[in-house]
Amino acid sequence: MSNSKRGAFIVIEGLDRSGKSTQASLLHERLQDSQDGTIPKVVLLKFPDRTTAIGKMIDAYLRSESELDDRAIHLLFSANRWELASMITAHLAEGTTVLADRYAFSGIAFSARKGLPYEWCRAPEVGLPAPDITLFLNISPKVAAARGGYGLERYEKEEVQKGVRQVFDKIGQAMREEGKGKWVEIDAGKSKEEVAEELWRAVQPLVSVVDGPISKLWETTLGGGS
Ligand code: DGP
Repeated sequence: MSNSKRGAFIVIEGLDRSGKSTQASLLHERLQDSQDGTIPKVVLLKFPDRTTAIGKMIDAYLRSESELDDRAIHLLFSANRWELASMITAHLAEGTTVLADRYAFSGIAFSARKGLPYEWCRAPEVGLPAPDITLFLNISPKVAAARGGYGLERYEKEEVQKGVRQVFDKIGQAMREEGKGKWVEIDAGKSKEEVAEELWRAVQPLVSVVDGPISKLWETTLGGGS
């Protein structure tokens, strides 16, 4: 018998080259393996989802094939999450665990770094399904850059990542103060195996006991809970 009423919503966040995508795949596999051979009840999402019409616009922007106003691209990234929001909620409601590689926190961090007001950046994210836990892969921009492999995309530069990291720190602090939805920092400078183990330790207790309604991001702070 399972006492799970709904799926858990797990988000992995971090700077570029922090190992997010690798760790998301490893965690996805491990969650699937823990389903006792029954139909896998875990889905892995990646934001931005570049396959949708909005995602294709984001992809062109990231590859510098198009130019967009900072606010316009911010809203597109957010819209890309909103277009999948009902799907996330439906999965969770039917008991499927949802694992997301990046989410609203990246949205705030990458845009606020450009000088857009923090609250303005947060506003379009208010009301999205809220993660039960956010795993922030913590790495210094210097170590991330030293790993090599920055590609040619728009934000893949050390000075950009430094600014993004500062905003992430602010978000993490606010999340801890609010005490809603866990924000867990993981030392991403460790080996791949050690990081995977830490992630597993953080999510394992959660996935079997998720209970209660799916909450919404910051719904009480901006009155966005309609
Ligand atoms: P990824 O596919 O995870 O490598 O992400 C592509 C790039 O886009 C990466 O540099 C981080 C950035 N990014 C991810 N999500 C958002 C977002 O919501 N807003 C902005 N401005 N940038 C984002």
